[in-house]
Amino acid sequence: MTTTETKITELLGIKYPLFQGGMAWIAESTLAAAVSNAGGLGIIAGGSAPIDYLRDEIRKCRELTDKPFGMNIMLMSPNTEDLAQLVIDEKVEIVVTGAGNPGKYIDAWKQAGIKVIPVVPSVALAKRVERSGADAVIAEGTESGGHIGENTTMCLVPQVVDAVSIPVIAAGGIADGRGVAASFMLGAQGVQIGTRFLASEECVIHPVYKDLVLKAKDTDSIVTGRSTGHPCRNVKTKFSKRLASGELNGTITPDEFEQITLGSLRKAVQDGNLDEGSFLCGAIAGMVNEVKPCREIVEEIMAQAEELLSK
Ligand code: TUI
Repeated sequence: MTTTETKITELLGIKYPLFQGGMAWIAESTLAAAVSNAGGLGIIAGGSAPIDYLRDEIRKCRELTDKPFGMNIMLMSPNTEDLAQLVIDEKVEIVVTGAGNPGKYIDAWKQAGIKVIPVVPSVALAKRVERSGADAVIAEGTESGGHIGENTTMCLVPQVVDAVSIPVIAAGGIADGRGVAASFMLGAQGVQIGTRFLASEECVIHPVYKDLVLKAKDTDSIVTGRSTGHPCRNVKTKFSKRLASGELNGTITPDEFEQITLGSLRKAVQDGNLDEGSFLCGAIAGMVNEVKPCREIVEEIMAQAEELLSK
């Protein structure tokens, strides 16, 4: 038994309690299978992608790995109902949810034998999803990339750990073994990591995106979308800085913000469009400096965590 074998590795039948974040437009079958093959939990992002595409991605992932993998369901997506059914039809073993309360779907997923792990930004939602039957929760701090809550990983994780009996996975600001060890000290039994995998060989984002992450310094992430109630952490670019300042000084209204950012994730991921793309990343991007295969990333992180935790 190693120090990082936990209730999460046992629950899911995986080697390491390390989830790859379900990054919309980014986390597809190649990345998810690579992380699962490395012993972590690969996760395909549902985002707001078409159902037929996602069905193919699930099937492709099954071809690429015989290990467990999951599907992330972004609950603000117009496709949520269909995707909630797709994971049942395709017998996906693990569902991670984000951007809302998955309560109304949990019974059906549990009846289908699916393990349900919601992302929560607060103690209140952690308690609510535990009552609804969630198997574990991901307590995600505001250091994360993409759509974020207000509390930090350091403050949120121990409070969620104290509030629920199900296992807690820490997310937000973790990119190496020190982050994993620190999360364990806070009471987490696993971690979810997104930004580090943007700089993996198997991640299929545009080279401009990878380069932005590799070159980012500690101060190079910025939150946009506060005016709309959907704050999102991005790489600082001229575009994201203009959005954030426009929201703040009122020259961009919430409606205009929605218009300007419509399709901006796709423009970043597929086109590397610096003028109109939203390059989502976590606040830890400054620590990500090298592209490596997922297997090396996972093994390095877990070896460092093991070493620190065994001291
Ligand atoms: O969902 C994420 N990160 C994301 S989703 C995304 S795509 C997107 N598209 C359009 C608008 C916004 C985003 C990019 N990044 N992370 C998980 C997460 N979930 N972060 C915060 C939450 C969350 C927030 C509120 C979860 C539950 C929640 O519940 C509110 C309620 O109903 O109680």
